[in-house]
Amino acid sequence: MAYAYDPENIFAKILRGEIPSTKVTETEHSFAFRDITPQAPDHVLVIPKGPYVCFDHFALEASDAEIIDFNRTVGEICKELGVQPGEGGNGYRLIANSGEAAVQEVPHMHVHILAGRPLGRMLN
Ligand code: D5M
Repeated sequence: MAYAYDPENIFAKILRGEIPSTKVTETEHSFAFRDITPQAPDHVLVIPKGPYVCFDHFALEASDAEIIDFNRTVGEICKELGVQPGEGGNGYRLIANSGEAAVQEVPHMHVHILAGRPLGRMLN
């Protein structure tokens, strides 16, 4: 089954500049902005500019350039936030809700970066 991308989703509108966002950074293939309902002092959403619905769609169908750009962007933001555990930061959590079971609200692939407070244990 082909992935069906809805070009009217909120993040597509943010990418087109139709609704505002608090931009964190932008690269050739990626865009990052602050979550509107932050769950931690640092809560950044990173999205690819391409029309990908969820994580597996992106991972399987995006170009190598898009995937590398996305990963580097996530890493750069962690560096900017000063949260890299290997560099003296306190750490962070990445979340990519995908599909119904994960209660993905916005059908444009995104990774949450959460940091700035103890995040507890998730995988029990
Ligand atoms: O989470 C989607 C996330 O997107 C949720 O944390 C709120 C956030 N959101 C929704 N609309 C906006 C706007 N307009 N700006 C910034 N952040 C927004 P998920 O459940 O992973 O799909």
